Amino acid sequence: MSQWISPDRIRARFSHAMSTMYRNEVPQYGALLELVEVVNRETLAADTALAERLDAAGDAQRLSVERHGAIRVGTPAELAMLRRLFAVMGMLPVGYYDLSQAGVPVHSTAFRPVDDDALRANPFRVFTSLLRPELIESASLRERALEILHARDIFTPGVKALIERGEAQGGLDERDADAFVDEALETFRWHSDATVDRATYESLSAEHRLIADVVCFRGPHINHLTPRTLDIDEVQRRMPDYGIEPKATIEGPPRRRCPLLLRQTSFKALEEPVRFAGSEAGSHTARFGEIEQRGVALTAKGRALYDRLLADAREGAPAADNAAHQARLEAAFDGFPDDEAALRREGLAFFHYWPARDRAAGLSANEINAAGVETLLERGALWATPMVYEDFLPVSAAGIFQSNLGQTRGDDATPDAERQGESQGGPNQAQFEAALGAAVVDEIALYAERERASLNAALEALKTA
Ligand code: OOG
Ligand code: NI
Repeated sequence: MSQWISPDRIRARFSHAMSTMYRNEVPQYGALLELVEVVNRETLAADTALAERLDAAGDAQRLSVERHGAIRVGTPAELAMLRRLFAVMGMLPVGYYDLSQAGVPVHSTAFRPVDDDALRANPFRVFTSLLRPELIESASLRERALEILHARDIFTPGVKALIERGEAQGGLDERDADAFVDEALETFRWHSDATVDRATYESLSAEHRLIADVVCFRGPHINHLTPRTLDIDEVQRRMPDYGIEPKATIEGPPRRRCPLLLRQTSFKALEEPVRFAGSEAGSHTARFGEIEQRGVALTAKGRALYDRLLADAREGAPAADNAAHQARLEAAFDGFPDDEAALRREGLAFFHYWPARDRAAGLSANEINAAGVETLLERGALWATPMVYEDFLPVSAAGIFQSNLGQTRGDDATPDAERQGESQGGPNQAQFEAALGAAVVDEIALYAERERASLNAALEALKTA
């Protein structure tokens, strides 16, 4: 037995502490958690097959603790230290997201656990964006922003010491793990006192509201924390009953019998009081709420089809409302198979394979070797469940960003068109990875590897049954 606490446990404690903190900071988040819990309970009661399957895959428990959050940082050094901080909790940078296409001057990754057991234990993830100062138009404003950012330290001395200790020892003991959670949480806390005067805030905000959010505060406050629901349409419908006003449209694919990838909706950012340097009062909108429904992870082929159909659906004038938007999506997605066997056989989605021990009795190891996967599935010796998509979607993320940068009208379905041209920088993964101090993990390769490993393990288990 190791003397060190497992990263999975540290992550679970941290996720729980973050949830408690955010609930205190943003009461609507607490209301949303209650609503999601009610809808999940009702969905599972009405769909026993779904409940059994979640149970069998060991995914039932993760649902109630599953959250993702998001932060935005300003410098490569901040991002690199975050990578080390998240590593203590078993979270690696997965995927690269270019948001500049959507007029948001950042690029991003998601820190998350990567293996089956860790995901089952607690799949906590943090969508993490890095400001791209080269996309700030005005040279003087860019310099001012960098100067402000370089003067701050978003980490406590305590957390930095514990990160170093964990790296040197190969882990943290019980007491250090608890201290780490407390100290790490400080980085994500909201500070209502801005580090700059009103004039500076306003000039940065005029360039892009996101730049002011990243630059003008002591830390990268967590800007939302998202529970996972099994029925996002129902949650969206009931949000007003809980005093929550959702954004106009649900992002991502339409409702399906076999849910695809990720669907998301959010509620508008809160206008919160802040105090500028020199003690002038003002307000800032940064923090919001979001819910997500997760579906199956798609292969590169499935993803290409998804991207094409989504682009088709988004052509032309924006839909008038969510119902019209969803109808248009459903029509466009007619071309995407909606049963599990077809998704699997056509190589569109990833599956997790399981051995059905009781069925294997009649098959020798040779017969198992000779039979193809399809035959074993047909004979009931193997079964396959959709692999949950653990990542994010850049088009959806852009929609979430846009609707939460302090826009007050319900026009969040359309990107901020005037800004679009200004911030277009194109992807720069190499620059992002240089800042991070590591390569990001390729999410498609990760799903493929987990699928292969689950199939091999299932076949082995059948042969030894
Ligand atoms: C991140 C927005 C992206 C999601 O769920 O797609 C995101 C942000 O606003 O900082 O969280
Ligand atoms: Ni989010």
